[in-house]
Amino acid sequence: MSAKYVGHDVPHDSARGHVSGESIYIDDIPPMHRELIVDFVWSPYAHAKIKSIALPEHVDGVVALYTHRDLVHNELGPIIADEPLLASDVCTFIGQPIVVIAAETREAINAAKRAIRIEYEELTPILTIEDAIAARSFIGETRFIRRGDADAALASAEHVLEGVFDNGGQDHFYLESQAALVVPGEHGALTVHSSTQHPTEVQEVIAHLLGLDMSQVVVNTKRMGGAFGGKEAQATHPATMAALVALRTKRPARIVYDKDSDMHVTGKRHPFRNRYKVGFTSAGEIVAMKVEFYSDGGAYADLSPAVMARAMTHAENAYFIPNAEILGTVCRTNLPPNTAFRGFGGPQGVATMENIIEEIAATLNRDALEIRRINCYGIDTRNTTPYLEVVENNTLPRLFTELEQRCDYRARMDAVHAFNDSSRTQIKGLSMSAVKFGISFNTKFLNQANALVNIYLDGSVQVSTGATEMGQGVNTKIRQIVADELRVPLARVQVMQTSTEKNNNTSATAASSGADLNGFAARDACMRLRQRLDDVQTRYPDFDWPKLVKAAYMERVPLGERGFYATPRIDWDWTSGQGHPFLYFTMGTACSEVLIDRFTGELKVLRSDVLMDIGKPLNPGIDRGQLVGGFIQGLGWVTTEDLRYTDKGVLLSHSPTTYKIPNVNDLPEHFSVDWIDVENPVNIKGSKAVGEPPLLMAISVWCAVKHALRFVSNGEVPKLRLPATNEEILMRLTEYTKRGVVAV
Ligand code: LUZ
Ligand code: MOS
Repeated sequence: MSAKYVGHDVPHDSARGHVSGESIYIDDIPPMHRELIVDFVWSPYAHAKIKSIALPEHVDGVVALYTHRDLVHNELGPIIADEPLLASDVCTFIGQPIVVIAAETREAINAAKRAIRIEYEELTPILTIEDAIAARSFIGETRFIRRGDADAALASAEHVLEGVFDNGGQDHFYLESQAALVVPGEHGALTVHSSTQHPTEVQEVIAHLLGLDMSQVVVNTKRMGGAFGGKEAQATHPATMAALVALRTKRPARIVYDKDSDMHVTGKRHPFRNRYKVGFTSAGEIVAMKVEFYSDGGAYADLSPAVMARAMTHAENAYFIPNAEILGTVCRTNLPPNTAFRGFGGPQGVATMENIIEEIAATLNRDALEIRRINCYGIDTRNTTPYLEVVENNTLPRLFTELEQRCDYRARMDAVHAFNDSSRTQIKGLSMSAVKFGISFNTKFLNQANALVNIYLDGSVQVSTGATEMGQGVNTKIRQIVADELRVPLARVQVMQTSTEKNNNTSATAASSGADLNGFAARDACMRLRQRLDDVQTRYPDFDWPKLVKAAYMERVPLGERGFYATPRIDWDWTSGQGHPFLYFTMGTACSEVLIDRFTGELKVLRSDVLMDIGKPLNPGIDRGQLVGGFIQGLGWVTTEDLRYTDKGVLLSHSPTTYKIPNVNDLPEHFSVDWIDVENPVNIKGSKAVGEPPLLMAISVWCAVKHALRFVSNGEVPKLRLPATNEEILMRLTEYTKRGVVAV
């Protein structure tokens, strides 16, 4: 039976609302009676002792001021509860909350900020990975994945290459900043509206810090105006501050960060500094690799250990490495705790590997695509990852072949060479990179979901799951699945706002797995409902859906059902660094061509072609949007988004004027995205997760810049930081010019 809705371009359920402005975000919820504004005083120092906090007796319009003393507990954290919500004796990053302010007006908030006196004694901060390594300031232990004997294989390798690869952080730049509205109920109960990917964690943290039962706290999430991982763990802070105010004042309390504050105080994508050593044959076959990953975790653990785990399980990317040693260490610095960001360590791992590939190609003076093909995971052999998961249903070789033909790689590579031979003012680069992205949370217990499906007397249907809508279209996909499973018109199915009241103990909508996990859970509920209704139908063969539902009700057949799903087959063991952490892999290749001005370093992306294996899309239009949007967000990470701090750790690039996300002019002049037609046998309706993987396709742009530099480095293997900003490119070009490697 072919599906009526799944696999079709059903419009995003918020498309009209987003365009008309009817979509409601936290700050659009109409003001409530006696509502208070919540804000906070944060640490102006990256590292300081708090010597005293003096709160004013009275400030006009200020209703309450709270410190750590007003919390029942003061520690939170998604993996290790090591972070205080409100600093007490020491502050460890700029932006760390110290005093919560509740006031009637914005003016009163500002007056309170001026009236609160906090005495600090500045301490020396650690602000870089290098300084953290020197001070041995780490979060948790160094972890490893090992296969074969990397040392021995390196010792006997024909060629050995080593280096350090730096890649930078990234601000999430969601359009809706962190926000929450908390409404007090009876006897300590709280209703929380939160812009969060993880309503259950917001519920849990509020309950714990305020001394409530989780059952007293209901967290609702209608939608987010973007999240990208930034609201996976860090939506808890604003929501808990507002909850504290609501509980104590018995008045509704709303907190909405302004953009600059949000950028100052929240964590970002982890910068990584990676040391690598790789051995390979003259033919370009990799025989061994040793990498040491160091991430900047910021001041507290947050999700850093899991991010590191994903970096480590993506260190080899699409390539078979017979002897591998992968070490990962999270550095503790005095920056806001870095956190989940689309890709979650995957981009940092994959970029490191793709950089290595470019360097092998440069060393051997070969085409990097040849190196990639030689080392690409095989179909039946050479298909085991360093952590011993077998890469099943491997479409990477096919993707390389098809994209090479589709984008006319050979001829264009020749043209790039010809151009670079003749131009004295510009250089071009061309590169095709790949991605193999593991799907499943790398923490096993998170891979579960539940759903609630209710059929009403008129035949209309409500479905609730733990999935949160952040623009990615998960609600639309779940609606399609439910309509098909129940065999009802799409218009009869409503996806309800996410609520901990309907779905308990949910996981974050993250790891690209929102539609996978919650789609399966919703289908599970629908299958049982449909079975019961099919049974009723045998007695009323002519009844249409509304009549059938009514008949079932009259016969006292239950018309509500709860569904559940737990991802099968996955398992992971950190002590051995081995297991089967991922149910499957989303794969892709991308080819990008760039043009660089040799005098200014200005970068232009001439063309990018993306070809992926995303299975059978649940909704091709929405998935196309994810491919395009993910690539562009990745383009920002690899070329323009540069986080700059003062030597005291103050973020300088804290607004769109100083922090450059891509705009329409930065897009490739020629930009195509497509996917191959294959079914994923292990996931819902043959689909694959699509949220994060396309971001990593933009690494092809960075590789193309690196490739271009080969033409001016006079045989040297060019070095390049990520992001390859115009400034970074110009510095590399200038270096070659100064050393006389190349004449301009
Ligand atoms: N969150 C998490 C994630 O807790 N574990 C993961 O593996 C993950 N992957 C991507 C994004 N968020
Ligand atoms: Mo995420 S990086 O919240 O999937």
